[in-house]
Amino acid sequence: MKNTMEILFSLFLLLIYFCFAKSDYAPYFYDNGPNSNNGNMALFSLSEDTLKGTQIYVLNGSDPEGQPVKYGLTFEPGSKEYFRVHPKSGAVTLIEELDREAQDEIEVFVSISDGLNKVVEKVTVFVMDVNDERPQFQNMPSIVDVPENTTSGSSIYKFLAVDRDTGSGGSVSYFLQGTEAGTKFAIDHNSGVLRIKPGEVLDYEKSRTHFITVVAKDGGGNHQGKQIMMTSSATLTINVIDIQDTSPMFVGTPYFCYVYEVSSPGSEICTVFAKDGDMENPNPIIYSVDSGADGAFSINKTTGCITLKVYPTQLKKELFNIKIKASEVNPNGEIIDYAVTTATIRVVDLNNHPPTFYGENGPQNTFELTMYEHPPEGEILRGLKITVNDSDQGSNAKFHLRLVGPGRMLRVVPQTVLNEAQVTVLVEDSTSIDYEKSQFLTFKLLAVEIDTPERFSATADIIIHLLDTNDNAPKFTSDFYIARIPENSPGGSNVVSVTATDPDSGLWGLVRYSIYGSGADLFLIQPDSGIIYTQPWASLDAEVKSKYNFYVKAEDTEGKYSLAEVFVTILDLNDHSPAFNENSLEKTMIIGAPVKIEAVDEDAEEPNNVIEYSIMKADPGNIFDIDADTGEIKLKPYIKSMDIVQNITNQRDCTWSVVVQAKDRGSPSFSTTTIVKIDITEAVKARVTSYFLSLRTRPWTVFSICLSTVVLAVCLTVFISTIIYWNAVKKSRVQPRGKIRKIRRP
Ligand SMILES: *[C@@H]1O[C@H](CO)[C@@H](O)[C@H](O)[C@H]1NC(C)=O
Ligand SMILES: *[C@@H]1O[C@H](CO)[C@@H](O)[C@H](O)[C@H]1NC(C)=O
Ligand SMILES: CC(=O)N[C@H]1CO[C@H](CO)[C@@H](O)[C@@H]1O
Repeated sequence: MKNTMEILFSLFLLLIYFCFAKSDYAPYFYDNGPNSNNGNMALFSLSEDTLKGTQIYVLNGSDPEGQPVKYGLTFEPGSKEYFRVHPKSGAVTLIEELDREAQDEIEVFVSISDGLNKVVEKVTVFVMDVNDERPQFQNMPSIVDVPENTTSGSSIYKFLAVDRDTGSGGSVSYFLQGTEAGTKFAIDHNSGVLRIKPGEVLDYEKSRTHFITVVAKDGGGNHQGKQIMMTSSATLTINVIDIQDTSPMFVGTPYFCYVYEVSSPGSEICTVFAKDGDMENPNPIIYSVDSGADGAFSINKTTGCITLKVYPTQLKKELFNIKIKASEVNPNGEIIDYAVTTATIRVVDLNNHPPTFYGENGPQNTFELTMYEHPPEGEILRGLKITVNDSDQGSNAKFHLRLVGPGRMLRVVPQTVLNEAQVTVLVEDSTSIDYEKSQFLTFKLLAVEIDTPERFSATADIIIHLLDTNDNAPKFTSDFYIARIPENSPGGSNVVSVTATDPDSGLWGLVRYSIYGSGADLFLIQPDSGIIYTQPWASLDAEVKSKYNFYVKAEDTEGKYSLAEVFVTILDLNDHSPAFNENSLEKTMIIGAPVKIEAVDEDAEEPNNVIEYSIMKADPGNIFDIDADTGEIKLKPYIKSMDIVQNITNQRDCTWSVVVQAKDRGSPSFSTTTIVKIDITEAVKARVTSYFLSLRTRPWTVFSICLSTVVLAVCLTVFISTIIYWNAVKKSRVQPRGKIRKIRRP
């Protein structure tokens, strides 16, 4: 109402003006067209992103009378004032931000006045679009439910995003963000329709929810001088809806169960459990045995508990692999799906069997064998047929075998047994298996469990009777025998008795003796007793040969033998008298020196040939002593000179006659006497005489004395004549030296 009144009032004023001031023409705007930026702003358009304060236009007009003009600019009352004008220059400035999407046309009243007349024109300014708006999703975020069996390629949702910009900046295309969404889903870029990708299906059991991020993008447009694109994103939640499509699943597989020997029919072995793979709305499950139970096991169809139906001893196998079926039934009792698993049932052994030894006819604790001594090393005692068995299982049936007995004669193999083995006994040390040491051997064969807490064991006796072989040669009690026999013993006299023993039995132990060797000629041996005696014709003479040695041989009936040496010594008898050497029975004695006489005894040995000397008688008086052992005769100590001798004899002739006895020490003793003539002389006379007498016996000494005497005489002559000559030379010094030489040379 108010505006209308103003307009009416203005029209009234205009009327007054035209009535009273006809002579003044009204100012006017130039019309420079909508594309210029000066004029009356009619049809002027302006980009919405123009900055506040920008001069956007110049109002341009003129007054016919040339009066200066003033510009004005008004808006309808109540509406927003976007522009302001400078009254004189007409420059129009933007004073409010523009938004095309809020207001795309601005109505403005522009005026021009010359002081008298004022012209007002209503013009429309157009606001031009720029790309300043994002696409806006409608109804987002959102959740959709999709059944898991939806076929691939089906569309499941349609996105809608709106961009209020115009033109390209207002067009929208759609894209999926993220690889997870991209693998399963696809979006139509133009329509925004979301599909399950062809070839892909949803699976509730694998993923119950998918989060799809979709990006809406505009076509791009100018904004403040730049070309830009604007986007926005939104998330869609896809809930996959479960439907019956999955088999039951066994939980806790694989199943390993054990049957113990103490179990009885009805014992629970173990329990299997299966659940419906469709978790949302599970169906009940029924268990059954498919195969492999051999009638020995059953399963409770509701609980899945496997029980034993028979006694464990009736089980034919140690290991059962039972196929168990879990079936899913619908409310009508129909089987709609099933799964199969395997339960492994092991029959576990309790260690309740000790090892046991068996012979050919069942369990046996004593094994006997007869064999020859000294079997070859490594030989198997085939006569022993031993089996050992532990009817437990696994480590309960593992045991060691050991042979306990004297020494290391035998060895047992194998040393470790699992369940059952043939026991082999081998010869380890042949030499100690000796009939002569022991005619039977006893061993204990032990079987002891290795890994069990009970350590069950078994023992068996092995008795071996040994048979003899001729494994020994006769053996002498000594390596040598020493015998003594007196000479002149009669033929057939015993010399010595030798003994050799052979521990072998029977004929192998029977010893026969013989002798041989160069010294054996005089002797014989009794083959059975080993007594050595002299030949009947033998005459033993210690003076001829006093020592004999030869070999004695002891031989068994198989020819095994050994040897010993016999040393025989012929004992001397005193069967010879001492005898004097007759040539030396005239002696010359120098006073102070002894003379010696000697007798010989032919006997072979002391004391038969040991002689004792003694003086029986001396004429004219005993002035001598004799050494009983050596036969040396000396004057008694007080006889120191010839005078004393002559005082005793009372004559100048000093010849003595002495009766000397030589007596051996044998028993009985033999003796001989002889008469020794002794001349006693003075020492000097005797020496000279005896020296020259001795020269007779040494002609070379005489010759060398003569030779040295002659040489000495020649040397002396030469020496003396040389001295005489030198004296002569000294007296005649006038002679030159050369001449002296010439004189000396000849
Ligand atoms: C106004 O318009 C006239 C005629 O078109 C022109 O000659 C003049 O330059 C303009 N003035 C301005 C300030 O643009
Ligand atoms: C299976 O087990 C259930 C629960 O223990 C029991 O009630 C049912 O009698 C058993 N079925 C058979 C066949 O043993
Ligand atoms: C050396 C010695 O004894 N001479 C004696 C020999 O005998 C006469 C008489 O009987 C003595 O007078 C000597 O002294």
